Amino acid sequence: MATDIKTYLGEKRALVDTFLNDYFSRKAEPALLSEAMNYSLSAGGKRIRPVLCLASFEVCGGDSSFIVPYAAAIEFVHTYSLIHDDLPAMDDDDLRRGKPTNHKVYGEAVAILAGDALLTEAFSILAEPTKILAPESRLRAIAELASASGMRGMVAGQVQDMLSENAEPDENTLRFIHRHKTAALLSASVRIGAILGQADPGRMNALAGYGENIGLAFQVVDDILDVTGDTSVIGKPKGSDERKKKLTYPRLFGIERSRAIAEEMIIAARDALKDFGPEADPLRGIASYLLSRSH
Ligand code: GRG
Repeated sequence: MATDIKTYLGEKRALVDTFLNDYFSRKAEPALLSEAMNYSLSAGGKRIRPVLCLASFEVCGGDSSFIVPYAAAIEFVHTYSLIHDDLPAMDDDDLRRGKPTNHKVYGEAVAILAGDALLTEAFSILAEPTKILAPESRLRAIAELASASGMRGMVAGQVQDMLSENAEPDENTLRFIHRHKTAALLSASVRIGAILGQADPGRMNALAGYGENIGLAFQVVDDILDVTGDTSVIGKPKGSDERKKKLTYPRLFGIERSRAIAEEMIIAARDALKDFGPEADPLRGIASYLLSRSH
């Protein structure tokens, strides 16, 4: 069965969006905080991380509608990282997901706090007891998300990214940045789906290999889109990496070679799934979509 990936992504995104809408329909004081959190969460992200988590869970034979809150928790962490990344102290961006950035609307202090609250709320959702998932699985998922996000994951990548602005191009540093800043959370999304689906070690290995490769390819494509994309389509100002003298694949290898590298990574990701049947078609489709995406 070939999976129409656009339909699949749309259906899973709708599940995540329904959960998020319900979540923020419950009153929390002060309203300004939940409004600022929801502003960025509902600004139109692709929901790739939660969808990866759901698709990975399905490869393990589960009905993914049961784990939507856990998948959505990953989107909370991702959205916090975008809000903080856009702050004046960091990338100082005015546009994200095609809309004014959080601090442009709510001011810096509220934007920082909205990011903080999104990060902590994610762990609160994962820690919430449920009859469906064993406590050990939830605990392992919490550990996975924490390590992908923190001092050995995304934040480490962000700090190295800052330290590398204006630096001499260096492939090892670039790989470190990509692996930590971007690939860590994307591959954790796949692994969390596998953990919640109680994957056996063979399945877990294969899914981890897939996650690592799509995670790396994702940032290479992101770097390429910053050069070749259209501001109105990518939802953030084109050319900002060049303006900030960021260490990127196009800067190091040029566009053509960068495209070839991304393609090789996507082939490796799909190869990692070779022992799976049609149940892994959505993951295969997502890998191809990530290569061809325009935003
Ligand atoms: C701890 C103060 C503090 C800040 C942390 C960790 C961090 C700041 C920032 C993370 C770095 C970051 C933004 C990495 C980029 C990853 C990336 C390519 C994001 C875009 O992801 P998409 O394309 O976005 O999935 P949408 O909008 O579709 O969700």
